[in-house]
Amino acid sequence: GDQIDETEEFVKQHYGTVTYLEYFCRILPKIELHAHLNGSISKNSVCELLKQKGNTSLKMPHFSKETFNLETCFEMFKFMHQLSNSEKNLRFIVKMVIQEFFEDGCTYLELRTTPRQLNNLTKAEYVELILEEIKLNPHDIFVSLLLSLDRRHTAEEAFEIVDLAIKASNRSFNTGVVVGIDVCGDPYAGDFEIIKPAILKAKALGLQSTIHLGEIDGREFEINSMLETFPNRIGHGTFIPKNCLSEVYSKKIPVEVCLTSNVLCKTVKSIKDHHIKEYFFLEKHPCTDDKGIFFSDLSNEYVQLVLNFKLTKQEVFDLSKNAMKHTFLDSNIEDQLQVKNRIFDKFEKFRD
Ligand code: 6MZ
Repeated sequence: GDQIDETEEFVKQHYGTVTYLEYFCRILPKIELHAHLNGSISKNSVCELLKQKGNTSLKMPHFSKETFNLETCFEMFKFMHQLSNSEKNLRFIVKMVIQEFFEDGCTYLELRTTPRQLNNLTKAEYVELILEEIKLNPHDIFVSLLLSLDRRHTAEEAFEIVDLAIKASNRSFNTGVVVGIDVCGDPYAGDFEIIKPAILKAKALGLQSTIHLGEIDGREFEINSMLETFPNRIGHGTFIPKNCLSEVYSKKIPVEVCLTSNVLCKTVKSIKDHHIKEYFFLEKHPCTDDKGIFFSDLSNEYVQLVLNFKLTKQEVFDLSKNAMKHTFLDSNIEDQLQVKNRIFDKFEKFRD
């Protein structure tokens, strides 16, 4: 119809072909600020891990686009967690996820994960292992870590993770460093009030925070409570009531926008209907969320933005570069400032 002709015309005029648009979005320096480790395991890695396990009883659940939703999404995490349940596999997963983001043209990756106790591994060792793999990363991509609190955590578990985050936030960038915390997990489960004190502690001790906020409808009380902890960024922000939205606006809290994730989880009807268009004046940044579950990498998120909202090359570049303002890298820490400068250089070089 007209819409398709219009998009085609736009792509032709600004990019020549869709193939060139895809190429442009791949080579564009990009910043990923919302990627869950165990949701980012690629299909290739899943196959490799299943092969190694040689365990035929474990199969990747399959859902069609139609039957997929937020609940089936959490079935997938259960499966992914069965794959990442050993030190060896966990190392492999971190290595591959970093490599894949690098190959997709990502310059800076702020990876997040929920520390889990595994058979022979404490939560502290889980974090240590991931930081070690980040340190060993041979690719030209900067990686730092956020530790996630799950909405289902007890207060004790939440405090434990906050303490781990604080401890690992004093490391130099080169050795792998934790730069903040995240609150995630099944939005239908858990109780934010229980983990809130741990978040307040993290904030009081100078950690930055991002919170999955308003991923589902009808959570005004919870959103108000979340905003009381002064999140530095917001994940999704799909259903923010009007009066809360004005606070988000006035504090200029950036939103990590996960287009493909929201559409597949059915919290948003289509990319064209996505709240990103209403948040036009809000600070926002496209992210993948779980590239292994939604089969969409960061460059594809940009392609989708262009196809649905007609962004020119300059607009795409500006949007990508703007994310520099929203990383949890701290300019007051010398080596983190240096990383920021080197990311900045990549954008400058691309512009030329
Ligand atoms: C809420 C999500 C999520 O931490 O084991 N996670 N939480 N909403 C989402 N939207 C789709 N996507 C991922 O990675 C997997 C965990 O990330 C959270 C879930 O708690 C999931 O178990 P890690 O590395």
